[in-house]
Amino acid sequence: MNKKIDEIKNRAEGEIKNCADLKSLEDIKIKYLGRKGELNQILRSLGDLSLEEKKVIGPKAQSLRNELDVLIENKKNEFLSKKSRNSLDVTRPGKKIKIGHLHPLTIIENEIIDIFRSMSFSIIDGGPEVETEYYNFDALNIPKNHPAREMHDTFWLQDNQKQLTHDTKQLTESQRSKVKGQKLLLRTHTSPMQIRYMETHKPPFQIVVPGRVFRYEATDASHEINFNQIECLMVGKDVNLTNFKYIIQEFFTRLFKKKLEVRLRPSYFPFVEPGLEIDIQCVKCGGKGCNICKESGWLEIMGAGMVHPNVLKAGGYDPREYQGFAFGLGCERVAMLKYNIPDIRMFYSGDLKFINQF
Ligand code: YSA
Repeated sequence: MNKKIDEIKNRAEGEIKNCADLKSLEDIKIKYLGRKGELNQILRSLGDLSLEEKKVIGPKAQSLRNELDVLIENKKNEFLSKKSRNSLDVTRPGKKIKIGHLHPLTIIENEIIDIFRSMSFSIIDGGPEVETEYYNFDALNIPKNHPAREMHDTFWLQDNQKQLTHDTKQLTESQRSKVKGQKLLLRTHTSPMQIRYMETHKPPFQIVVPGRVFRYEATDASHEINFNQIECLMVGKDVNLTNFKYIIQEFFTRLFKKKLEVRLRPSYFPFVEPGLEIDIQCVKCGGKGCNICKESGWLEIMGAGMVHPNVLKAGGYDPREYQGFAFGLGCERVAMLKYNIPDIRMFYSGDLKFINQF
């Protein structure tokens, strides 16, 4: 029995030392220290031994049991500390963290703004979305009977007086007198900012004003009730249409990253004289004719013109001294052309399959 214990000791110590992983260590533990393990079998058979033998074999088997227990525990700790060292491998590539990204409309707006900024335009904060009839229509020389004032174009606010009290807190005394008793609406374009800016600034200046606008109209693939415009206004003593043509030609060439022809057509907006509709050479076919430009080779992109003398007067300027040009660009329409988006409603659909492409 004595020899057997020595033999178990040698064997178990060797196996523990050479053991490769936690699983085999557990097997060794069961093999020697388990209920039916080799050492327990010896302890159980003590009853068959003489008293003298019991006095030697009992403590020897028990002390080997304690010794193996300690060896197994130490080996286990060795494995565990090695494992935790391995899990802190600083050279391993990190996990990619999913973060949000900009909406395509924010991307296009930032791009437009960057181009104008690089051409020395100032970027002005968009002004109030709840606007008065005066700034949205009257001051822009839009006559009382103009179709744009009719219900199908404009969201009028019902609780005027309450809104007005809130709104006028931010106004100067002269502005407050102009809006007193005014009907309120959700602005239908960013052009009211022309007046608001002129009222408080002296020419010469060149500004762009991005902002959200609202129209009470049926939605379809190219019309939304809520969309974004970028208003541009340049006023000075010698501002003319040649300056305007150069600036927009340069702007569209930089935006679409290719040389694009620009075409100016006569049009009518009450707040400009002359009024112009601006076409750019089709960004898809380059002017040859395709489904995007309806075979014409041109894309209608925005309204523009030389600021009407009445608008300059409403801004506080003498039209005999100053001239200016202005235009209003629809951000969604530009983004649709740049990214080949077939339906304007996709921008506001919240569809992640669409949004995640940008
Ligand atoms: C014209 C002359 C100026 O001196 C200054 C500004 C302007 C633009 C004028 N204020 C205006 O709003 N003209 S517009 O009604 O033709 O709209 C301008 C652009 O907004 C359009 O060219 C189009 O790109 C976009 N737009 C108009 N209605 C839209 C729309 N985009 C999406 N949905 C709609 N419902």
